[in-house]
Amino acid sequence: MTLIEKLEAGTRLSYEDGLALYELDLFTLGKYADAKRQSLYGKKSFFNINRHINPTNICKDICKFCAFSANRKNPNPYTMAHDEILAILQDATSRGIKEVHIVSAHNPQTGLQWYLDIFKKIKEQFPLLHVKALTAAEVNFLAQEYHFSYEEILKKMIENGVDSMPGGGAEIFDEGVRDYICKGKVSSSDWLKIHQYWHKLGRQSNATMLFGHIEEPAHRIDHMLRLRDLQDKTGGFNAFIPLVYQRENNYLKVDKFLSSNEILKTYAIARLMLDNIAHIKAYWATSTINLALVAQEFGADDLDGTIEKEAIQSAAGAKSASGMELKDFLDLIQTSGFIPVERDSLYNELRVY
Ligand code: V47
Repeated sequence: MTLIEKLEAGTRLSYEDGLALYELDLFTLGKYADAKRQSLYGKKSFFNINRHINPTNICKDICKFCAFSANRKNPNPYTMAHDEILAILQDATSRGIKEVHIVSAHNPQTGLQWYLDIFKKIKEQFPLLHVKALTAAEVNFLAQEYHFSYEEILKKMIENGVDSMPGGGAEIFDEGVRDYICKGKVSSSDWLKIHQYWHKLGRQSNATMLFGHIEEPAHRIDHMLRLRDLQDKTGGFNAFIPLVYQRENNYLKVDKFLSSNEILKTYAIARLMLDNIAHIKAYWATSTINLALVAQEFGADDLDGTIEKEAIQSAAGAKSASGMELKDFLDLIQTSGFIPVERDSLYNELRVY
């Protein structure tokens, strides 16, 4: 069967097929990715009304791509008080925010309880707010630092009110690239193991991929296939999120720019390779909102959300520090020809606009 015959028939694609997809022209690729997207969701584009909080930037690890953690290039260490976080959420929930997304650094100074207590306080004060928190990299840090197994940390998260896990820390699974860009961080197999345990506990999560730095297309396909294999076993991933590398204020020097063509191809290829992950998210904070809107035509069906405040990608140059007004978000989706659908964190539809 040729690649085009496989695409026409919807046959599961192999590693070699994935590489060959990058050789297709963008519009051929887009035609098949869009057909798949439309067969699943028509013209609906999902988003949620969420608030990102990054409670500390003090980090034990040194990832070359990271501009968020306090280091020589960003010597402004901070750790938020729990009351400060609760006050932000008091305000945010009064304006209709339904999810808090909590991702931060691997801070060895706070103790494990600082991480867990904030979840408990949030759930007690805002029982209806969905808490999406702790990447597998943070879980790995907490397990190692405080001598618990992954299962023990994950159970503590659940006991204290975490509902789902974000997809961060996946970066690129290829061990050679990973060693260069974030040596010492959670290994690829442990990242996958942590999500596997989380799914076994009946919980859902997302998966990211950081691209546009030193990796090659082959590494991206390998990354997608490792996720597809786990998803075959657990079914616990909701969304795949390709994160476009932001290059400012960090230690990872990259000479070549990723073209918009390559970014759109990557969304499209993700839609075609990941036949078992329901949603492909064009996270506008890293792709820019303009390209995220175009990505709706190339397989992406989710644009994340209003965010409100964002410190990780904006530290590295993204224009996402203040999130986006809901009205503007809706206008942009509608005027680009799509139907905005507010979803909850687990993709139940809340409102079709
Ligand atoms: O894993 C760090 C990335 C991630 C840079 O699950 C960078 O819905 C680009 O987890 N350029 C954390 N990216 C963010 C994250 C996330 C974001 C949006 C949605 C979801 C979700 C999860 O931020 C890290 C890392 O890959 N990151 N530095 C950078 N310079």
